[in-house]
Amino acid sequence: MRYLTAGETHGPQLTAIVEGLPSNLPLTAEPINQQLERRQKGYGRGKRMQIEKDTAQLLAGVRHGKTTGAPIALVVENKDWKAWMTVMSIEDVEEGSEGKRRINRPRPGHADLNGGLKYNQRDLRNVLERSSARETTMRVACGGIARQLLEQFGIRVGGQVISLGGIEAERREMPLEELIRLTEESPVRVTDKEAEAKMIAAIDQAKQDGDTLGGVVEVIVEGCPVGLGSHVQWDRKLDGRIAQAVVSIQAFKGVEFGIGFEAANRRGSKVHDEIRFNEEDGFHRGSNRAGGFEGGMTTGEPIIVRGVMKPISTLYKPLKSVDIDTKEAFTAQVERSDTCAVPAAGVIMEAVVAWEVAKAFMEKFGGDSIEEIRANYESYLAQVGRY
Ligand code: EPS
Repeated sequence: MRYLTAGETHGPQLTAIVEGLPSNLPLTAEPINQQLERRQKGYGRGKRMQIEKDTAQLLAGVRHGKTTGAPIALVVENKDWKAWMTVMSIEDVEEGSEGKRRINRPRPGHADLNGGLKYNQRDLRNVLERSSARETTMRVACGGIARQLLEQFGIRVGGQVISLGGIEAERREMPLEELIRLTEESPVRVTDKEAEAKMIAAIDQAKQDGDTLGGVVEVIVEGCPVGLGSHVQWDRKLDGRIAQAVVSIQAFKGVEFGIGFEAANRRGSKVHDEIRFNEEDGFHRGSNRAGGFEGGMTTGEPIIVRGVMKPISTLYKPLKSVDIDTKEAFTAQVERSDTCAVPAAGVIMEAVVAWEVAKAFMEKFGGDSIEEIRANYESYLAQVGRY
């Protein structure tokens, strides 16, 4: 399974091609659009989200509500494009016109300067248009497809914000369904009402100060069978692949599984999960400090993965930068942006994790049709049961 995306933040549309899904998978745009709607929400977003109403069109690979096995084409329109038609024109525009106005002050923390140097672009818009987190719309859409595959096998994905702007949410043990219900109701995707109020106040304050906030988000995947991923080769370890997918999200700087970085401070006896067996549950663990992985393979316990998002780099009170033309110090150019996108980032992280799990699931159970995959899956579960 693989996908590629194309599209600029202020271009006409975002596009994705998704390949490697089996045939006969029931697939519709509605659950994808629900995910896109979740991504647009969250306290701290800027004006752009009021302009967009992200809806995916399925244009290939699906017929009469089911996949055919052919590549799937997906498109999401940028409603804002109408305001950028000259600036983003595919054909050349007149010298001296509005469309030729260049961005020459790189914003610290963004791809602007590195991208400009690397691609030899003197208008940094040619970098920022693609590096923008607008692209995550398509990752969420593709994740929405992966979810529909996973749901066929009872695998569910949810998530929550763990901390935002240094304020930590209290985490209570609860079933995943309950967690999903409560976080959906929260503008900052937490279950802790006290922390929610503090986070909202912190976002308001940061906005007033022309500053931005980051945070930590957690994704939970329940229902994975034991043995997705493999210990035999570095690039087949599923936790490693998930880590790559998470850190590839715009503004993400770190990732951890289970107790994560805390493992460095504990003795081994307080880190590893003891193995148990009973007739009803088979092999299982008394704890899940490993976050669902041992040897790069799923243990059958829930996957628990957290990602760290830095504060958005575009600041209304900009940091110092250097003009690429005059080489003089300037305050960086301001582009319209969000104060905090941590709640939305949680939805994006769910999507990229869902994709990696679905991909590993397809590698393990193969097959060109959903029926073939189901037969392989059931035969494997029976084998594990007899072990
Ligand atoms: C972004 C800048 C803002 C955000 C955008 C990401 O867009 P604009 O420059 O149009 O105001 O709103 O996020 C989205 C458009 C989105 O769909 O999430 C950036 O520079 O990364």
